[in-house]
Amino acid sequence: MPSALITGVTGQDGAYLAEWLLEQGYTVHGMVRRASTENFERINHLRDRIALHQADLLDQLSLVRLVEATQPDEVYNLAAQSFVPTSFDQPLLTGDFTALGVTRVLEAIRTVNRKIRFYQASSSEMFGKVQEEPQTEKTSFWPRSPYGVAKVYGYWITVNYRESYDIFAANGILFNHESPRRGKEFVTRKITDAVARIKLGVQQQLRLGNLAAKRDWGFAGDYVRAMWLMLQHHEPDDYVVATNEDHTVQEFVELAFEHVDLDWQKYVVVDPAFYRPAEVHTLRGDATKAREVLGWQVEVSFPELVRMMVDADLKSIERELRNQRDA
Ligand code: NAP
Ligand code: F7E
Repeated sequence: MPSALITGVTGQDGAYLAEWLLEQGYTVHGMVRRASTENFERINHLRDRIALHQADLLDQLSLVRLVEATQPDEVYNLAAQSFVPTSFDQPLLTGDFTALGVTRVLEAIRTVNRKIRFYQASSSEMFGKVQEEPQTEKTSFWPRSPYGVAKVYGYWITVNYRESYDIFAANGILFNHESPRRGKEFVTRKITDAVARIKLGVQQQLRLGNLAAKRDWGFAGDYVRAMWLMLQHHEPDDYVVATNEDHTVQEFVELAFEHVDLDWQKYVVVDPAFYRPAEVHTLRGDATKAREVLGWQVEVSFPELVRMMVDADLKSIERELRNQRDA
């Protein structure tokens, strides 16, 4: 039975990846950081099938001990401070988690067993002020936030450990991917949660920032398959994972409100408080290499994704309201 260790298992991608690896017959270990109350909502349904271990990206020894104790065949480094606006407010912490954290995980692998295969969650935010359209593995980086800068470091240290120590280390350069498990501060889930609440009469308004920003949005469930495929290939490499379609935030808003028969213009207010010091205006990725080399494909389309997220939020808020009534 192959075994895998996932850092960031409590996050959106961690939950989908754990499900996928269990389906493939893996023993799954998840790294969690200590908190005063557990935040395992996304993995509660997997609790009896995965092993959770406490460690932290900031603590080198905890990572070495974790890799030693679990002896995984594969490590997926998904843990990071992943919210772009927070990276402007907490740039040093973001650098410590999202940049140096990668080196700490790689050092743990180098110390314990160099045969372990390593996946690094790199990001389209590294392209930032895009230098060409669409972006490929060869497009140069121009990050526009402390988060993007930290991810560029994580990308290059992964390449460096591959070249220096012959570690099987791969970067997935993933474009935005969403799901009903997406954190509610990211724009897609913020929109679908608000649409559901407005439809059910418990919210009146949705305040958003830049409606003109364009993103290449895919479904997280499709993207974790690409991570796994990268570590099954016979040689380590770096891959763009994207849909090659871009849509504005406004298009997302329009589709989400349309799905529940509401006119978005009656509810959406543009609030400059959500503008960023430097914006990434547009992103669109070309995943030809992942398709041709790994056989990876997108299964969920953009309109399907929007509808899936609105429907899931309608259900969960209905449940929340029922529970409040019954309490
Ligand atoms: P997410 O939902 O924000 O999850 C982040 C995970 O990292 C959580 O499990 C979090 O734990 C953990 N974490 C944060 N700091 C930690 C620390 N110091 N020690 C241990 N764990 C820590 O992110 P996601 O959307 O699943 O994304 C997964 C990865 O892919 C991230 O690295 C992200 O930057 C990258 N990425 C995401 C996208 C996207 O569109 N989703 C695109 C490209 C790249 P807690 O639950 O305790 O907070
Ligand atoms: O913003 C605009 C905002 O926060 C998308 C992370 O997973 O993907 C994610 O980063 C766009 C931006 O995601 C609001 O200005 C408008 O242009 O959903 P987001 P992100 O910054 O693209 C990449 C690939 C990652 O790697 C990151 O970890 O939407 N926008 N109004 C807004 N954004 C937010 N959050 N809130 C608004 O009200």
